[in-house]
Amino acid sequence: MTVYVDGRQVQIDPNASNLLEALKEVGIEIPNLCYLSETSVYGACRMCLVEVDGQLVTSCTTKPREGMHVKTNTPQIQQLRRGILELILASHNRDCTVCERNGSCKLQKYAEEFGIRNVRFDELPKPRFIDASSPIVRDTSRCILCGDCVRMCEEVQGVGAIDFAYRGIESRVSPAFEANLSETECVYCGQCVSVCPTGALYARNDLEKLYEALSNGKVVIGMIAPAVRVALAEEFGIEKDPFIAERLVSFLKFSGFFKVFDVAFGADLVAFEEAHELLERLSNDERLPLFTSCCPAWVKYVEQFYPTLTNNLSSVKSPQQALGSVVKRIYARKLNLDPERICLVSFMPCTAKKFEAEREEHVGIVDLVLTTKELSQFIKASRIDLRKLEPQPFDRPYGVSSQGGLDFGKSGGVLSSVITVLNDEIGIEDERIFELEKGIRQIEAKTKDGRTIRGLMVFGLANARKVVNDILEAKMNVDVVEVMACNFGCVGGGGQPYPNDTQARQSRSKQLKELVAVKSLISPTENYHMRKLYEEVPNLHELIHTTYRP
Ligand code: HC0
Ligand code: SF4
Repeated sequence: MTVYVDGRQVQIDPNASNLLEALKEVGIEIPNLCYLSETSVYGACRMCLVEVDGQLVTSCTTKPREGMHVKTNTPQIQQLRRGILELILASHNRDCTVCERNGSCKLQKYAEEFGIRNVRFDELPKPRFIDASSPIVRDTSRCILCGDCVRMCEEVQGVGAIDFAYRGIESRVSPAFEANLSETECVYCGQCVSVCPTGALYARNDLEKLYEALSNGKVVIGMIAPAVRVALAEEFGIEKDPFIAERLVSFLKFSGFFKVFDVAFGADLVAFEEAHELLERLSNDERLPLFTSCCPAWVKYVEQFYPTLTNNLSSVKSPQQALGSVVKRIYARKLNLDPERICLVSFMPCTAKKFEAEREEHVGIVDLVLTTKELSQFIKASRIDLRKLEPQPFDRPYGVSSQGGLDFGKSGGVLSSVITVLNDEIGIEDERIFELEKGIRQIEAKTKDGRTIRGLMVFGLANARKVVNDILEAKMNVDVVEVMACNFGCVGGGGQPYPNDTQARQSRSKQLKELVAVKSLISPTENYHMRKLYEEVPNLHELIHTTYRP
């Protein structure tokens, strides 16, 4: 489609959902504070104003039309955008240096880019209320009412824990009846944090606890989740480094960590256990379909919205908790270490993992969960250049993992690994994956003994809701369902650095795929240290399984 932009004739995608998206493709980034490609269009902030055939319109709500004349950069448009920024800034807490989003805030970025040095309007800051009752912290004084969090929570996650409350100058985003988030159905996925353009929603920062552990004589043991390494590489501008995780190991060792293990080892263990669990349920025809239980946001979602289906959740702990249990209960004994002296720290892309570690049944296993963002702060504060560190291998025995284990970090990885184990156990003749819709893929595996195992790989909890309802209404017949709460899986977790948008998630998935491809062990069953663990620990099953109450 031909359009004329600022006097230039350009070709734009006729299928672009709106002018803002179309212009991005031709290299014009229209400023906006409330546009999200994953949700419905809101059109509230008005920053994306452009002129179309002489009329001012918001580009996020305008469909591209053949031959349209668009102006994106007139003095009037720039003046209006500056005015909008000043109005927002007048009612915004501008204590930027101590804001969690200092350096990654979109409002701060625009204030700088548009050269705002003076706000002409009287300051009328929003009242400050901080809700730190959960891993997701809310600060009402930094909210600009863009509604991105509200739409994300409702439309993509199907939760609806937060919404607009009150009117006019009193407007704010809040859970119903001003409750704290911990009293709501929030699943702590942190997807609202990922889309919040300012510091109104952020993940609780627990870095101080790491400094404490390191200085209090604790034996600090680290474990790194699959999706952390790729986002960290991106954060530090490191491209195509097959040793990124090993450089991180090196950094943590220099920083005082006693050992560093790979959560992908725990993932091998989980894939192995879950494959056997699936075979057992299939042969007994019970508790089907099997729901994966690695994602703590999904587990909480099932518990609160589908309590009768908690039995369908796999009883295998997540890789974080399974590996954590092995370290605290087996490894500590082997080394004659008092578990109380250990501070087990897991580095996760996820905010809900903080919640998972605090769940009643898991307390005392993982002592501290830090997000990729916190890890990146820890590295930056050390002033050590990650790129210049010699890689060091993960520590044995829990540093060895297969392609299957590492693949857990992106959507579909858990189920693919389970199928890989099934291939080793009963033989898979043919495997087909097809996309039913965005975020829902179906996998069909034909076994050597003539069965077809059907599974779904789902991301986004609103998608999961659709799938579960279809299963309940018998519109869908599957044996196993993998759900990851965040779009594209853990690579898009709420603890990943900004921007945590579709483009970043896709690029991290691609990078993870490359890291997976160079691993020498293919199937979790090939993990010789895992095999050894089974031989050495007769009650391993007990240690790495849990129960969910309806
Ligand atoms: Fe994930 Fe996991 S893959 S949930 O996304 O299953 O957070 O990366 O660590 O536990 O392994 C997150 C990532 C993990 C766990 C693993 C699983
Ligand atoms: Fe909603 Fe997830 Fe944010 Fe909770 S953490 S408010 S569930 S988007």
